[in-house]
Amino acid sequence: MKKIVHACLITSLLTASSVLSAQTIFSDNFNSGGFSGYDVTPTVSDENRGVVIVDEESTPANPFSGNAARVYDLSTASVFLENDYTSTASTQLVQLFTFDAALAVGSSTTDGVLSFRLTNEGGSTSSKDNCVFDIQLRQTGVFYVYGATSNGFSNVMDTSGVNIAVYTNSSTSSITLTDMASNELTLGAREFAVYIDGENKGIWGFRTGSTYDPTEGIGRFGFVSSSSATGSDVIIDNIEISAIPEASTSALMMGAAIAMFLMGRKRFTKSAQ
Ligand SMILES: [Ca+2]
Ligand SMILES: [Ca+2]
Repeated sequence: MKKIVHACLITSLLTASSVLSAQTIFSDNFNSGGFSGYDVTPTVSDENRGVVIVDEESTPANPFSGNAARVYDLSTASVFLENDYTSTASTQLVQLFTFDAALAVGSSTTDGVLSFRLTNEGGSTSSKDNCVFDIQLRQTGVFYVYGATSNGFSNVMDTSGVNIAVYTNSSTSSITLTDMASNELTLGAREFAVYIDGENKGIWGFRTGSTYDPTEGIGRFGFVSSSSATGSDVIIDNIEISAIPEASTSALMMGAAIAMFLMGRKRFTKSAQ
């Protein structure tokens, strides 16, 4: 009987610890060679704007691995690479979004800007005011974050590439997690943290002018260039999105595991009497 109780405890604790680990909800290394499942504008690329697959041998070449997406806008129109990547975002309120990005060409134009934006599933990433944030990958090398407040970082973007990671907390409570650098990261309600090549660059609040509805969670990403800006040419690869269980959920599960153990022990004590 004692063995059964112990087995019950071990099973419960294993269940609780598996809840703590992140769950991959989307990944694309573009090695399949297409944009199936994406919304791409324009649908037909030309020399001035488009979204195309590049590889390690092409010109420009992918500095990462295998195929990648090249998003370029040398025109007075817009370019979009968007994806509704989950339909259960309301239960995935804490997420980690990572990708690799490189400038396709070294030429620096001051208004070459590719924005990375997140919003609700089915939402629009065409304006930063519809989104959680606007993170700009600029052709000048600047990496710019527009959250509730804004900050720019020089000499981040280049042709060799960087890894960008963003933790988002769309929930109404503060959460603490172990980040990619194995440090503790605490995000308040509706805050996000940005990492460049694994280094924490800061924490910002979600955009206050945003029409993004946090209770619905983040379900859509977009890499977007504006119509007015020209000269953006960026290679994107290795997009990975994970849902991270909220600490409160994990605590509840751990509580349930302990309760099950105590109940099991009570039953064992009773039957032993
Ligand atoms: Ca790839
Ligand atoms: Ca443009």
